[in-house]
Amino acid sequence: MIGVDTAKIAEQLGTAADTATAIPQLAAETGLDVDGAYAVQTALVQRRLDRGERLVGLKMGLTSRAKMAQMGVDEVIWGRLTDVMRVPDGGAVDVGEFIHPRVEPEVAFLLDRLPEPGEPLGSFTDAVRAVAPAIELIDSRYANFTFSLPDVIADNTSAAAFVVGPWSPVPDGLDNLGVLLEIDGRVAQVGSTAAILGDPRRALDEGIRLAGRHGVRLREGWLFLAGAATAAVPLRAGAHVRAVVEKLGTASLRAAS
Ligand code: OOG
Ligand code: MG
Repeated sequence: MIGVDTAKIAEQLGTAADTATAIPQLAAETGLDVDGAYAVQTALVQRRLDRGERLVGLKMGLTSRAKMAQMGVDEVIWGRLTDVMRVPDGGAVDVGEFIHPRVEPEVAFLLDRLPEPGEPLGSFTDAVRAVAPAIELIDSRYANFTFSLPDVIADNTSAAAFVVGPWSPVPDGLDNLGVLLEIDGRVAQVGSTAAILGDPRRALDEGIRLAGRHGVRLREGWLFLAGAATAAVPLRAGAHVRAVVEKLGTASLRAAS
């Protein structure tokens, strides 16, 4: 890790996102490790904050086997969400602003007050005010959407945009709700919230623990994406995407053509 230029790597990833131009993977060549990669992610997101974006939450990645298998990386990761990444429910994105966008169905939490660091989490319903179906649009800045673990962490876990559907009070069970991803009215992926670490509530424990290692505390009012329940699907111009989560309803997104 000695001699890794965090600022330079963050700049390369930031420019790749800003110009929708893929870059080669960086970690192997630069010797970037996981801790170094989170430092790059911090610098990369700071670049967004410096131009006026606001941090609005955290996202988990690779919390399901389907995603781990699809991406060939088998560790849970986390990234940051900003206000500019949020697309209103039913809203449109321009695929030209992304390199090779993919969509995946998720579950979102609206965070309540969390305990001080080191204190136990208490009940899930104390920590989470509401839950919602969501769609995450991921867009790796690396060519061919391929990366190593430090690469994807440095790239803010491919975060690009997200949609949150209507909020509901926390239902009794969150651990086995059916999940569908529909593209143009056809089912593209089928899954269950059980795919998310056995229970998406566990994703919050992991998020608190893993982000805490890097000095990041989750805040009241933040959004939390628990991770995709199924593999991600390429987003084509003109497509209409719906994520349906049993008991929670639907989030939707259009890709302007
Ligand atoms: C990394 C991000 C994974 C999820 O929900 O598992 C992720 C990627 O697949 O590019 O957001
Ligand atoms: Mg995701």
